[in-house]
Amino acid sequence: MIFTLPLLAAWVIAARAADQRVVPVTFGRQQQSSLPLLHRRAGQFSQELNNNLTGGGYYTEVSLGTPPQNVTLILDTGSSDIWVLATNATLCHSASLQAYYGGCIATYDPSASDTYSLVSEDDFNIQYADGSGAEGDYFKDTFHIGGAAIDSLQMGLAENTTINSGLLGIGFAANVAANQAYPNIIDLLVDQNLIDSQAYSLYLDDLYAETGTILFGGLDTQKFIGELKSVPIQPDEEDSDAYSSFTVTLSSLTSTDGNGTVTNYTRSSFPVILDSGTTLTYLPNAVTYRIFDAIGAVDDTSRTQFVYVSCDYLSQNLTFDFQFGDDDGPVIHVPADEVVLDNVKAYVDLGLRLPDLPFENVCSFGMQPSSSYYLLGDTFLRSAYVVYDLTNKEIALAPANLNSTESNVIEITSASGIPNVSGVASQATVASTATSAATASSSSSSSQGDDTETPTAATVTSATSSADQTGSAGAKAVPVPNWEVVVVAGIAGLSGLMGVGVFVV
Ligand SMILES: *[C@@H]1O[C@H](CO)[C@@H](O)[C@H](O)[C@H]1NC(C)=O
Ligand SMILES: *[C@@H]1O[C@H](CO)[C@@H](O)[C@H](O)[C@H]1NC(C)=O
Ligand SMILES: *[C@@H]1O[C@H](CO)[C@@H](O)[C@H](O)[C@H]1NC(C)=O
Ligand SMILES: *[C@@H]1O[C@H](CO)[C@@H](O)[C@H](O)[C@H]1NC(C)=O
Ligand SMILES: *[C@@H]1O[C@H](CO)[C@@H](O)[C@H](O)[C@H]1NC(C)=O
Ligand SMILES: *[C@@H]1O[C@H](CO)[C@@H](O)[C@H](O)[C@H]1NC(C)=O
Ligand SMILES: *[C@@H]1O[C@H](CO)[C@@H](O)[C@H](O)[C@H]1NC(C)=O
Ligand SMILES: *[C@@H]1O[C@H](CO)[C@@H](O)[C@H](O)[C@H]1NC(C)=O
Ligand SMILES: CC(=O)N[C@H]1CO[C@H](CO)[C@@H](O)[C@@H]1O
Repeated sequence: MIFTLPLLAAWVIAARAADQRVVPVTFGRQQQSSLPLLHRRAGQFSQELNNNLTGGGYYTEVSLGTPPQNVTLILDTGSSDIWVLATNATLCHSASLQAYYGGCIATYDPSASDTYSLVSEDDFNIQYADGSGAEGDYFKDTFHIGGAAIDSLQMGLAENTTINSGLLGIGFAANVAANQAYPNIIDLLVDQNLIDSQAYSLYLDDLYAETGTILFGGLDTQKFIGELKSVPIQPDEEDSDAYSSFTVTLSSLTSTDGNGTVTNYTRSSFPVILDSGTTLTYLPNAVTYRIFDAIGAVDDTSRTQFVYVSCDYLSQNLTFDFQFGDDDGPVIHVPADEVVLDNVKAYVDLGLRLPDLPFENVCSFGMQPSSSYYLLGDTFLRSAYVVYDLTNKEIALAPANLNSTESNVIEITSASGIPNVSGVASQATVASTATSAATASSSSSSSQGDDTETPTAATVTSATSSADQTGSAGAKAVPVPNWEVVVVAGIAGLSGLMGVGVFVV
């Protein structure tokens, strides 16, 4: 599905529970250290702007082949293929293409893997809704993720691409780009008995956190607040049993201000797709225009792809409340500071010209109008804990317990489906915030964990201590899974990988 161009690699923590069939993978979001080359990219302006709205995409480090080659992939619930950049991809050998699309982030060399096998030549061709794409061969090789090794996984090998990083698509296998459907990673995790059910949980954590976690085959009750509530995934057509996207019903979208005043922006329910590969949230025109009216936002998407809003909302007690399913369905509260993004000034410095606006301190807004399909991207997903059950065609949501450093992992079985469990009673406070303050990559120069400059040992150490704390905090409160935790910090720039730190806890 739609996704925006990535620029930078990130933090990765991979962990593996020995006693449960769950495969946990922690991935990270890289704050950008340099703005994209938008002055040379008038035609691609929108993609690059979106990219910086959240400081980059969500990446995870995996490896493939024998011996394993490390690659960094963008996590995408909106698509279903895994593909990697070939070492000889045209983009990776052309300075002019790289000036346009960015340097290759991590590549795979099939000739250096003993377990590589070709599936079909020139058969891989994927195009995303934002106009980007990749093409090449389909091949099979061993794929390592979160401590699990998947044999003979079919993947795309991009030889000709406009995207400078591979993708980890984890949607329904029915949605693969190939003419001939093939078992994708979610199928093989089950077929090879690594997890019991085609299910996983996604915890992105908030805008100010560096890492999130995906847990294949399990869920973590320390990472959400209150009851986890399920809604059915909608089939492709009514009464069909074909499923190719994570579409659920959004029944109401309201906001609640500091005085408790509720404003309702929806008049009827509509389908939305949960898509981690999309940075913003796209809603029906009428709904977004009601919101823009209420908050005084100015839609300039036709010119610059931005919706402008006053930065004053960053400090206001305002939430956007998304309800799914029926009256008792899950409600996710998205605070204003997760959808009001302070990213406009940097673009103004680069020559972005603002229209006349009724406010001085200009931010952008992370929800935009769409007249085709509606996507809940990262500006929504960061506030939610989401469990995707592809076997039982259900998605469960609960408010995310942000900055949680504790863990209590429960396996999801195909028989039970998503268990009816409760998370923590309320949002984790000071103690865990203090811990993650050390790992936060806020752009404040006082932050020890500031990774926006150069990759330093301090950056890596702070992430390591966070992972360590997960274990020790867990020792008191929950049974400790026997996890090996690996922390990898990869920091890449426009011209490729600049530094990698590896620490094993
Ligand atoms: C790949 O990453 C692992 C840690 O995840 C590290 O131990 C290994 O040395 C890396 N391999 C290469 C070739 O960089
Ligand atoms: C890359 O290598 C493969 C296999 O050796 C070859 O088929 C393909 O044409 C090469 N692509 C480019 C762009 O050189
Ligand atoms: C593949 O290469 C051709 C030129 O050789 C180019 O026109 C086309 O856009 C490329 N496709 C992708 C997906 O990169
Ligand atoms: C709350 O109500 C007061 C008094 O009506 C008003 O001045 C203030 O702007 C309101 N605050 C918000 C956040 O709407
Ligand atoms: C924010 O508003 C909610 C109700 O909308 C209220 O419960 C909470 O105490 C407020 N917080 C602050 C810091 O004003
Ligand atoms: C908002 O409007 C929708 C559609 O009319 C309705 O279903 C929903 O209950 C309303 N939400 C609230 C919180 O009143
Ligand atoms: C889940 O458990 C809660 C609390 O035990 C209960 O109120 C609720 O009805 C249960 N939901 C389902 C779908 O069984
Ligand atoms: C989570 O931690 C970050 C970094 O310390 C902080 O900015 C943010 O406010 C915290 N979020 C919550 C909900 O405590
Ligand atoms: C939201 C976000 O991360 N914005 C960043 C965009 O890039 C500039 C320049 O590096 C940063 O200062 C912003 O923090």
